Amino acid sequence: MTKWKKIAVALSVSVMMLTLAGCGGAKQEAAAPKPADKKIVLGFSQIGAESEWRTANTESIKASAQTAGIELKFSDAQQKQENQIKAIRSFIQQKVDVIAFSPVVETGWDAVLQEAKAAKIPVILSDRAVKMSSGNPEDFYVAFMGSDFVEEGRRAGKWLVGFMKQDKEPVNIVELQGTVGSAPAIDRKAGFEEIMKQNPNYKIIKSQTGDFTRAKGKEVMESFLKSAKADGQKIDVLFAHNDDMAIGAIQAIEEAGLKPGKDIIIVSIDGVKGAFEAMIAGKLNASIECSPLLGDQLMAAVKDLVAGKTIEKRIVTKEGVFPAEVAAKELPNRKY
Ligand code: GYE
Repeated sequence: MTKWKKIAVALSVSVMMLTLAGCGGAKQEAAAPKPADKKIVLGFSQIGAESEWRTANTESIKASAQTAGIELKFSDAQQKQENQIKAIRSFIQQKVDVIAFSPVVETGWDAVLQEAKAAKIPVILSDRAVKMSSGNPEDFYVAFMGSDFVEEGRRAGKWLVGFMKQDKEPVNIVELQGTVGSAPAIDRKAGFEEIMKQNPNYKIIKSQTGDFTRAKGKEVMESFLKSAKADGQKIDVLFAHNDDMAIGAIQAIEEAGLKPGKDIIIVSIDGVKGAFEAMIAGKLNASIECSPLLGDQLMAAVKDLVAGKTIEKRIVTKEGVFPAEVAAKELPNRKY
């Protein structure tokens, strides 16, 4: 080898090492390389079908997998963490190329995430985040795609304060929380409370879980109304962590002889069609958008992973706020 050739080889080796070091920093599991004629297999563990949002999310994932030519192994956990863990274990056994899941609650995933890592199968978190009892959760997934739930809670709070235009009189709020221990319930509550703290005349007088369903939303709202009556309290506002619980609560409010959207101001989160219909009917005052249409970005990430590319660790969904005044104009544009 000539002197110049030696220098050139040394230089290209160090460039390679630098590139490798750059990729290594993200601690990603690379998906196994795939022959071009074999379909990519994605195992997806869904939470259940608790809300309009979830149904739209499932449809989006199934449709996008088909368009992308990805073989989807889809499992519905019926809102039980143990079923999700079973599904993920079976994906590991089947040696799927990539695992994606929407964790019903934040904690309790340590063991199964370690198993996926040991099996060198990359994991993508779809919609909801996880917490580990020890270690950094980011070492156990390649990407987390979904909404900023704290921001959604803040948006609900800011919309409310702007709408009420009330800085002296007390504003009594009841809160319907999502599934206990789930990322959207924890974060939406935190974001909303942050804004309420800046407005001391706003008080959350009752707060309970309605598990993100219409039936529980109605049931819990009935009990809020009863106990407020017994305590001689007036409920001014309902903040529901999702539209389905608000829609259930609207029924309870009507059955109690009150006018939802007027006697009780209602703000909820998701922006599903049912919320737009309720806003047009004057029964819901605002819905904060949370998009379930994650399918296309998920499939794009799966393909990139299998092609050996580094993908973004955090992919945040872009969303807005819909007050009742714009509902009729917006409804025809809604995709979920
Ligand atoms: O808001 C709710 C659903 O995780 C963002 O789950 C999702 C939430 C959504 O059941 O309707």
